[in-house]
Amino acid sequence: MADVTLYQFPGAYGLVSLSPFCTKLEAYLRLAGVGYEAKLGDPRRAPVGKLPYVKLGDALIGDSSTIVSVLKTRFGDPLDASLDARDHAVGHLARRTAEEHLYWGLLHARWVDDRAWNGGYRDTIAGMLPAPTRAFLPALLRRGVRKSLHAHGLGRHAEAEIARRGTEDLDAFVALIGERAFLFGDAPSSYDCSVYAMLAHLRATPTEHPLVVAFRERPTLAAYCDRMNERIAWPT
Ligand SMILES: N[C@@H](CCC(=O)N[C@@H](CS)C(=O)NCC(=O)O)C(=O)O
Repeated sequence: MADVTLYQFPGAYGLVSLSPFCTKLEAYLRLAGVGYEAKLGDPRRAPVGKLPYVKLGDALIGDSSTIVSVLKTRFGDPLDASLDARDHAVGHLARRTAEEHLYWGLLHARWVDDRAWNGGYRDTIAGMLPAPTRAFLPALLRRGVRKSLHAHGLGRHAEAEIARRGTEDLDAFVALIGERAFLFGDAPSSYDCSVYAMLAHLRATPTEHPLVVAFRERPTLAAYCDRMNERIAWPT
């Protein structure tokens, strides 16, 4: 039996899940060698109302970073064991940048930008919903994402400014990776899972949103994602 049951959103665009946080966690599980079984989840049943969450023994645990901490305590820390305090500090800042800023740029590119929404993203979301809700729920969810982006603050800016700010994050990651294979050298850390997930999701989003275009213009990032994919060895 698997050590962990992972509850997540379904995949699309060649990604295991349409949620970067679910991709991050599954990448971590695979790199850390923790046995898991992935199932479709429902955020309404999740401990903190979002996916991913996991079942570990009898416990349900939510939030990808909390889950990674619990997994480290339970199964050991093969990915981050060699990092020093400074590496952890840099990793922490990189993870926060990816998850709490670049993520919102990704949401804008997918949910707000008409090119992606009308170019297939709406239909991708609709396809994941129960049939009777497909006609109206995508628009309601879109309104919710717009409101969240506004509350976060990034959504109050024009598209060009959102892309410019997200591109600053991309350039910071380009500089951080530099000539290295991964953030801290030749082996991926748990922090790489966060950065990789956000980049891989930007890469896979079929749109000409300027933030996605900026990703394409930075081959260092695509090469980094390719190296992560190779190590993670996603099931085909
Ligand atoms: N900080 C959380 C973020 C998770 C998150 O934002 N999940 C989104 C999908 S990307 C979600 O479940 N949204 C559904 C909802 O808010 O109802 C983590 O690291 O797990």
